[in-house]
Amino acid sequence: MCTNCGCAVTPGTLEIHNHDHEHPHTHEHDHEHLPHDHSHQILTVHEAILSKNERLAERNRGFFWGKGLFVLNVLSSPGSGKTAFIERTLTDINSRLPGAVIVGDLATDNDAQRLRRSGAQVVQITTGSV
Ligand SMILES: Nc1nc2c(ncn2[C@@H]2O[C@H](COP(=O)(O)OP(=O)(O)OP(=O)(O)O)[C@@H](O)[C@H]2O)c(=O)[nH]1
Ligand SMILES: [Mg+2]
Repeated sequence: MCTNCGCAVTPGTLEIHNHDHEHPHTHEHDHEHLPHDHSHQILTVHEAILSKNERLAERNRGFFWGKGLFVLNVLSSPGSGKTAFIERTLTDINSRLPGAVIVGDLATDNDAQRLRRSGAQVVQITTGSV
């Protein structure tokens, strides 16, 4: 694999063959090529990048299922109306269903304060970085 640009990465495998001669590339930087015997070796080098997340998510799903919780993760662009949507949803369902929110924010708890006005339980997580 080219460590500069990641070219020739095949998900799940990396095919290695070495060269002692020039051969064309479709990109501009150079590669160092070792002498080669034209033998090929297939190495498995990847696991799913998000596999740890998937394991944690599966554990959370089991926890929520066990507690009878309906849980949504609301993601969208900055300023697109996530908090407004959740505020209105909580206000509308409040008399029928108890709601709670875990709010993630880089620095402030402004959204948490807004959401608390709906009467729902709100926990703020301030992540401090991207
Ligand atoms: N016209 C209109 N404005 C909206 C709507 N939803 C949200 N807004 C406004 O858009 C602005 C951003 O809304 P937020 O709910 O704070 O958006 P957000 O996605 O939570 O923003 P961040 O937490 O900063 O990412 C606010 O001024 C809202 O009043 C909508 O459906 N229509
Ligand atoms: Mg928000």
